[in-house]
Amino acid sequence: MNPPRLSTASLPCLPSVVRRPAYDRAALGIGIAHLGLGAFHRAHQAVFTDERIAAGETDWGISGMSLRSPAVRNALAPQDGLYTVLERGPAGDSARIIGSVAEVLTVPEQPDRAMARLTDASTRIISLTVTEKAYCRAADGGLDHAHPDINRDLTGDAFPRSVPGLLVEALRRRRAAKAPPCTVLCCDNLPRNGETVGRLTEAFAMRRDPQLAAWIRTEVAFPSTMVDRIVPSTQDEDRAAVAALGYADAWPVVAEPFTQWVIEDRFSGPRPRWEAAGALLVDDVHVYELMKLRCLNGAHSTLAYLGALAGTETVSEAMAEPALAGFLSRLWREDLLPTLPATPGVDLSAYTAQLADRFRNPRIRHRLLQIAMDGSQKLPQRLLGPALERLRAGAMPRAIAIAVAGWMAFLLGADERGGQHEIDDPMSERLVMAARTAGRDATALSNALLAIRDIFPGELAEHEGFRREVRSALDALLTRGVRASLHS
Ligand code: CS2
Repeated sequence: MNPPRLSTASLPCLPSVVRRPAYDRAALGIGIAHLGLGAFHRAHQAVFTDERIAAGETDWGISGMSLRSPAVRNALAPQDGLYTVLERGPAGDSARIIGSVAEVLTVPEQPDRAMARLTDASTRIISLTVTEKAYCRAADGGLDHAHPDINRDLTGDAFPRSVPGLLVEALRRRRAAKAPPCTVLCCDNLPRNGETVGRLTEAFAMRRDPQLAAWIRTEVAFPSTMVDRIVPSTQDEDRAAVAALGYADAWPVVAEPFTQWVIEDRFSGPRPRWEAAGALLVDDVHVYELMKLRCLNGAHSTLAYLGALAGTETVSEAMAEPALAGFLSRLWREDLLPTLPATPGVDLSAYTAQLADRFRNPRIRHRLLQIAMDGSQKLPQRLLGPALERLRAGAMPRAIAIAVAGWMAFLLGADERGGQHEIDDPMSERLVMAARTAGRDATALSNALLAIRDIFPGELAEHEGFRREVRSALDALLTRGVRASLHS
């Protein structure tokens, strides 16, 4: 017999080891419209929110919206929005069902319902986890006016496709309807993420209606946040792990035990008391964000490219390679930690030691290729910004140069064990073309890639010393391989 499918009706029959919402979901109000209903949101913000709803803040149900694919809605709608978070710690799994996602929509298929939710008077927070590339940023951090979705949305003729277009249209309608104030809460790994999204939204609005842009500036808060939890993409074996508990969940999410959320306490309207669920509400999130973007995400990207080149598959497998784990310690010590301001109460060496432990968690199969995705959108804030700061401080960021060379070698599409990988990146055409043309010639390959100003700022790419470091690291990787070149 097939195990029962997770749903409101089957909740009471689930095995008692599975924690589940004890509140009345039918009575939930929806106070949050969330764009980007991926695994990360479901294992992070939705869990903090579930806690607060369970504590009685029942106005904060989430309307979760996917911007492209109907896959999440198709999996979760038959489950009434319920899904499992499988937390995997060194000692074992624990399963918990999250009830905070009260509604699941696919924007392109249900544009009217999505817009109605975004503009509803009871929606007081529009939050986002849509990944770096969805914000349509240009190399200088401003709005990419050449982006086809931005051009299309600026005509105002059709339902918006881009995130800035969708936000501006929702805010325009809220203003026209005199809806109560709402906050836009970015939960993506961008530097100064709230400020950045505020700037992009305003820049888009400016092109449509300068008065709307001025209204957004004064009426809508864009607090910055630092979000952290390692959430690998769900695999069939994870569905099987849930089925072994005695019920079927079409899309559970897997996460490590660690979770952190630091939020700037600047909201235009009300918010859940997320601090009572463990979030840290602060005046300025910047130092937390820098620390996490550089030490966690910068190390992740480094491991993704060098580890994939070395033929390892997951973060924990890569960490089991002494050359790779040793190199991360060097990267932190030499090039990343020196760029971080000392902050009272934050022990940076304890932080990186804890990161190394988290990366080693063998029960989390975090595929390196998942992290390697969209390198053109990730490298600037994770590694290139710190490299530039080191150069300006008179130091040569040699470890970062090796990480950058790792990305360049990765673009050739083959690993050292004869495996092949695709380049999944919004700039893949250009990157793959550059890699194909240059081939395994370190000078030609590094010259071609360093010339891309949408990724490398001129001040870094034209620095002779840095170019030399990247070139020689790339040559070593291509001729001697990852392990041998990191050991030397
Ligand atoms: C990762 C992040 O895929 C990636 O680029 O670096 O998703 C990382 O796992 C999270 O930011 C951890 O909080």
